[in-house]
Amino acid sequence: MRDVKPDLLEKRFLQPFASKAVSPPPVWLMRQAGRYLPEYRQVRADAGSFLDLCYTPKLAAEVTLQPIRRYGFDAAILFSDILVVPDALGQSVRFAEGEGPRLDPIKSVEGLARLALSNTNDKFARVCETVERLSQALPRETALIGFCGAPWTVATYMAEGKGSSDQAAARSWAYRDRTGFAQLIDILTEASIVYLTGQIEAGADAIQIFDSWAGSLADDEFMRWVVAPTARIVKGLRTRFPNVPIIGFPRGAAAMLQPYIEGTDVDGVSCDTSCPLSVMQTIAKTGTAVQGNLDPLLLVTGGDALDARADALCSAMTGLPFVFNLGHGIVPGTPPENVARLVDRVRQHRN
Ligand code: 1CP
Repeated sequence: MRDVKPDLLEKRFLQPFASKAVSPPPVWLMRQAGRYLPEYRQVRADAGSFLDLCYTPKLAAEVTLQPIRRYGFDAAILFSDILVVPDALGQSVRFAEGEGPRLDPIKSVEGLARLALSNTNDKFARVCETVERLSQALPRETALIGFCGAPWTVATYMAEGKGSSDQAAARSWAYRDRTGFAQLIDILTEASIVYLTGQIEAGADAIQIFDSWAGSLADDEFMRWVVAPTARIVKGLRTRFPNVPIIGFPRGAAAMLQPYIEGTDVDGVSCDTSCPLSVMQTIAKTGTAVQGNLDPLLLVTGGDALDARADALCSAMTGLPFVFNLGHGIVPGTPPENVARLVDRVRQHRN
């Protein structure tokens, strides 16, 4: 159990990370800022490119606050992107309209010469300024979550040059040249520690490490590329910031959650939609906080189907350290009124 600073316990979101059950559970949603909100689309259109939005503290803080104003979530998540890290290191990232991220791929060790931690200062500083603004602007009871992508998931985008369904470029590189790929993972691990340290110093109350493609690795590769680097990040932060909870999100890896928790020493895990409720209960019973895992498509559907699953999730996790969330991010077609309906439903939940 982690000793969360007593003054931080005012923030309901933080309590499950001290192994406490909160009723009704704290709630926030992955991608709670984004295209489904008309006010986001407005700021996004004015900002120029997506990365301009991430690197302009006033605008990034504004879009972070939009869902807090609408729904009063228990936590805000810094508006940024996991691909800020490769962009800041020196592998420029572009977001083509309607196409997702594009990078000039790095497919072997020779390509690593482009990257340097010393390149990151200015861009990391801008993101940290957003965090600073947010820690001033948020209501006292609202926690602020900082984040980064886990080294494995960020490496999959760097090697492929875009999103992919099988992460083939990174997986093949890791098989072909383990030491070379390990160098990329090391660079990302170091950069992530520097980046998250800056976010915590600027006022982040908790950290989430997004490993969206953790599920594509065999068990020994999972230990090498997911667990080991995440453990290094946790250790690097914990020694300096023992009271800041760290949440891991190894998406698609429900069967590996136990070794992930033991190997990384995270304070909580976010579970994707395919993770069985029985697995979430077993983990939460050991005192590790569990976040999740409503299907984002139920939030598009709305109505009774949404209510029924939200109730089932709250009931199953009653009395356990639990944070209500989705199993993955809100999708752009989500009606904003369904989000309001969900938050009301969770807030009204009684055992
Ligand atoms: O044009 C737009 O408005 C772009 C849409 C968008 C948004 C709103 C992207 C592009 N990133 C984001 C913000 C974002 N990304 C946040 C902000 C905070 C919040 O949750 O409200 C966070 C935490 C992320 C994290 C992120 N980016 C992940 C990990 C979580 C996950 O979704 O699995 C990943 C994989 C990315 C990469 C990325 N960025 C954007 C897109 C469309 C993608 C996915 C690309 C792909 O694989 O096809």
